[in-house]
Amino acid sequence: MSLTVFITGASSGIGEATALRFAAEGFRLILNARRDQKLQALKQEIEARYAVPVLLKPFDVRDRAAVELAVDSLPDDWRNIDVLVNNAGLALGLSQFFEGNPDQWDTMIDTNVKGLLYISRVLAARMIEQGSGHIVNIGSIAGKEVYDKGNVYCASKHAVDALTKAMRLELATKGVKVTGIHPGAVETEFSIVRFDGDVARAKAVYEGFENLVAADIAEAIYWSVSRPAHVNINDLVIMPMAQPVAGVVMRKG
Ligand code: NDP
Ligand code: 8X3
Repeated sequence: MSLTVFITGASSGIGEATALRFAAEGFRLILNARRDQKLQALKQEIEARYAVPVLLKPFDVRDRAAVELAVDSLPDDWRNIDVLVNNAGLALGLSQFFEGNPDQWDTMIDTNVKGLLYISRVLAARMIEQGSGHIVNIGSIAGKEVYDKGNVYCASKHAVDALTKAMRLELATKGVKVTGIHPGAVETEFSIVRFDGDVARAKAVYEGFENLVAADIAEAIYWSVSRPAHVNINDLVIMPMAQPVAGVVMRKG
């Protein structure tokens, strides 16, 4: 039977590109996000282009009961999950911490850290039972460095980095691989979400340099997952040429 990948946050950006990349390799897909209509459209696109089954699981990763129900209710022939891509995540706002919005902090920590833990716990248990699997956590350069006004988003992604290392340590004897992928600036809906729908402000983030695109990260995820059994890709930091460190972009002109 074909391998199965479970991707959170598949309704746009890196998650959507990852779904398309794995579909092209014949993987069966379980796709999650909150926006069901976006997932439906992606399923239609994938089924039109590739002969792979797609199962949609729309839920909010912050809702622990919904996460558990979604996994418990998987049909028997979808029980085995070979790859989990923990991609759902977001940044909200850009301000100094002493002027920050605690509601935005809660959403970032609940989504990027607790949501990732909820889904990983239940799917890791399945992988341990199988004696095989691969968890890919999408961190960020914000999880390796900090940049001005990135404070809580950076902290949440530093937590993802720590959890990636902890998971690798605890799963190494269980046949389950763990990889952390840490991108710099990728043009997706990320900045539109960060700036609360201000498209012009979001577009300005990517002006004057060649940013990464979601397919660049999807390629790295697929490459990490497709290495031989004895090889684990621990950690990849992937940056635009023009972004040598977090928060610094060399713009033209
Ligand atoms: P997008 O905003 O395009 O995609 C984010 C995805 O996460 C969407 O599918 C969104 O779907 C989903 N999501 C957000 N909150 C939840 C939730 N509570 N439950 C389920 N799904 C959720 O941004 P990117 O593709 O850029 O972001 C993907 C990941 O990559 C994030 O973890 C981000 O932090 C990380 N990243 C992004 C970088 C960038 O520059 N773009 C750089 C480094 C890391 P929906 O709204 O439908 O729920
Ligand atoms: C987002 C990375 O550098 O665009 O996770 O803030 S950056």
